[in-house]
Amino acid sequence: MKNNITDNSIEKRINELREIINYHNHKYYVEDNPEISDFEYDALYRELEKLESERPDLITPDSPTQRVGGKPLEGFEKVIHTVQMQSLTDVFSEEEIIAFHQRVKEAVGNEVEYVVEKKIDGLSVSLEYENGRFVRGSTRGDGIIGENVTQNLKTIKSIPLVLKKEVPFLEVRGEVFMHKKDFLKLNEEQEEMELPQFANPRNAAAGSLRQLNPRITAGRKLDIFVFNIQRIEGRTFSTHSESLEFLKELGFKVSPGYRVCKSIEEVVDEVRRIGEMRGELSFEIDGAVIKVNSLRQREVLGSTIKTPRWAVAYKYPAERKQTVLKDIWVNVGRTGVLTPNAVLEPVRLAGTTVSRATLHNMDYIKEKDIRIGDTVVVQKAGDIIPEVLEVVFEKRTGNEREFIMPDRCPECGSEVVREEGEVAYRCIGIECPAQLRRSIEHFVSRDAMNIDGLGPAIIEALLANDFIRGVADLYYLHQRRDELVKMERMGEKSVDNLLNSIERSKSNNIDRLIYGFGIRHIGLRAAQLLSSNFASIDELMQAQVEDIVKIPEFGEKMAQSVVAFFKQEQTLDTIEKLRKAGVNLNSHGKRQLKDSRFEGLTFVLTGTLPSYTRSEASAIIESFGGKTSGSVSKKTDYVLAGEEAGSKLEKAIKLGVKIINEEEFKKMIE
Ligand code: 0OX
Repeated sequence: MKNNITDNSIEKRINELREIINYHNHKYYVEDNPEISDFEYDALYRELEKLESERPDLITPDSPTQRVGGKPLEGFEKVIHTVQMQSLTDVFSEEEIIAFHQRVKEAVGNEVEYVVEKKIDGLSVSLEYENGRFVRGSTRGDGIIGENVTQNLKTIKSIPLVLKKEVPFLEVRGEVFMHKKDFLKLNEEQEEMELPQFANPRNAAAGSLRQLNPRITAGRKLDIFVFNIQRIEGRTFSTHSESLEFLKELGFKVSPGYRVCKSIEEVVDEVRRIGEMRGELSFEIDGAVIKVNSLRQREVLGSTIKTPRWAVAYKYPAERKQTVLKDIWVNVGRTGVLTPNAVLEPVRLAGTTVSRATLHNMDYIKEKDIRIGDTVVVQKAGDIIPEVLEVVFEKRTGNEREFIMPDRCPECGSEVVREEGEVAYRCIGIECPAQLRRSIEHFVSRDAMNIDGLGPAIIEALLANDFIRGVADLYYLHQRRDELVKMERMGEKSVDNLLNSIERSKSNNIDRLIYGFGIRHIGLRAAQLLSSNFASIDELMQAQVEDIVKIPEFGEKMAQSVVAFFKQEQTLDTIEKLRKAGVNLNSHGKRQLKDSRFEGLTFVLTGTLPSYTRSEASAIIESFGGKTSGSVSKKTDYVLAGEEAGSKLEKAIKLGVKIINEEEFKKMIE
C-alpha cells in the first residue's frame, strides 16, 4: 500500500513529535508533574521511532529517541575543562561557618548575601550546549581533566537535549545522583541477578554513569540537579540566584529549595533546618553549601588553587546511635531466603525511630560476633536502611546469647538448606505460606500489576479464608463479592475499589505481569526487555535459552531461569487461569504482526471510555493494524463511544455507522 503521507509532512510530524515529547519529558522528569500517562507517552515515542526508522536521514543527535542510542565504548575520551571544576572547602561546625563569614567580610565589606543549597551526594558533571543543543557532557575527574560521558548523560531524562531559550554557548555544572527509592530497587535487582550490591546511592550513581555501555546507564534511574553556570555567552548576571532562575527557564532541574539568606544568622538557621529534614528528602545529601550570592563579590574573593574563597560546604555528622539488640527474628522472603533481622530497643536516628535493622545474613552475624542482648551501634546505611554496624564489646555482660539459624522454616516447618557457595539459607518448602504470601504481595505491587487495596493483612486474610491460593485466583474474586463484603474490615466500598483495581490491571502490558511472576533473576528492567522482544506470553513460553540470550543485557543464567519458569506445571496452570479471566497476555511493546485483525478498518473515538484513555485505545487499534480518525464519515467502520459522546455519535447514527461500546471493543481485541 502506498503511503500517502508526503515526505514533507513526515518531517513536520517528526519535529512536532519531538517538541511534544520534550514538553512531556520536562513535565515528568523536571517538574515532577506529568500531564499524560506513561502509555500515552510511549505511544508518542513509538510513533517518532517509527517515522525516524522510515527516514533515518532526519535523525538528529538531540532527538528524544537518541537518549538510549550509541554503541558500547572502548574507553572514555578525556575532556579538558576550560573552566576548572573546583571543589569546596569543608567546615564541620557553626563556629567555622561564622569564621568563613568573617573572612568574606574582611574582603568585601559588611553587606553580604548568601545562597544556601543542599549538597547533593552524587557526582559532579559538566554539560555543554552550543546554540541550545547538548553537545558534550563530562565527569569532574580531578577538576581539570574529566571523562567524556555524553552518551550516558543523554540517557538522563531530566537533562534537556534542547534548551527552551536561545543561548549561543552555555556550560553548566550539576550533580548526577540516584533517588533513595531507585537505589533500593536497583539493589533488589542486583540481588535478584546475583550481582554485587552498591554500598550507597552515590556509588550506584557513579557506577551507572561510568558505564561503557550506555544501554546499561539507560536502565538505571539517574537524575540531576544543576547548580552553577560555568560559562555563558550572550548573557550576564549580577547574582548566583538570578543565574539559577535563568537555568530553570532554560529547562534545567535546579538545586531544589535553595535559599537566599540576608545574614549569617539566617544561613546558620537554614543549615540547621536542612540537617533536621535530611532524612525526609527523596535523595541523599552530605551537607549544605554556603555561597556568596553577588558575582562581583565572588570575583573580589577569588579562589585558591583548588577551592573558591566565596563558598564552603558544611558537613553534617553521620548519625549513629547505641542501643540494645533485644532479639533476632527471621523473615522468609518470596524466594524462600531467610533474612535475620534485629529487634532493637527503639532509638531516634536521622529523623525516624528505628526499632528494626537488617543483619544481612548469617556470615555477617558471625563476622561481627553479634549476639542477642548485645549493645550495638546502629546506623542508617547511606541514611536509608538501618543496619547494625558493630557490637560495643565493653558492654558485654556474659548473658548474651548466640543466634543460631533455624534448620526448619519458621513459617512452614520445611527444611532449611544452604546451597554450596551461597551465603543465603533457603526454605525449600514448595507450599511455604510465607513464600506464597510474599509472591502475591510482589505480584500486586506498584511496579508489577499495581493493584490497590491489597496490603499484606488483606492478602493474609484472603489466603486464610481460602479465597485465593495463588495470584490467578485474584481475577475470580468478583464472583465472591458477597462473601468478601462480609469479611472483617472490608465493607462494600473497599471491596468494590479492590475489584475495580483488579479489573483495571487486566489490561496492563505484559512487562508488569512478567515482573509480577517474580521469576528468579528477572527484575523490572529484564521484564521490560522481555516484553519488548516477545509479542506475547505465549511466544515467550515457546522461547528457548538461545532466543532469550540474544537480547542484550541477558545472560545464560537469566535466560535459563525464564525457560525453567515457563516449563513448570504450576506456571502453565496460572497462565491458563489468567487467560480465561481475560488478563492481557500480549505485549504493547511489540507489534503483533500475525494479528492484523483491524487491517483496513477505521475507528472514530468519542466520549470518555471507562478503562482507556483516547491514546491508549488508539494505540491498541493501531497495534492490530487499524486506523483512527478524528471525524465520522461514510468510510468510518466503527465508532467507539464512551460516556458523554456528543455530535460524532449523532452523525454515526445518521450515517448508519456501526457503534460499539467498550465492552464490545474489548471482545473484539480479546
Ligand atoms: C552539590 C554542590 C556541589 C560550584 C563551584 C564550586 C563548588 N553537590 O550539591 N558544588 C557546588 O558548587 C560548586 N554546589 C553544590 N550544590
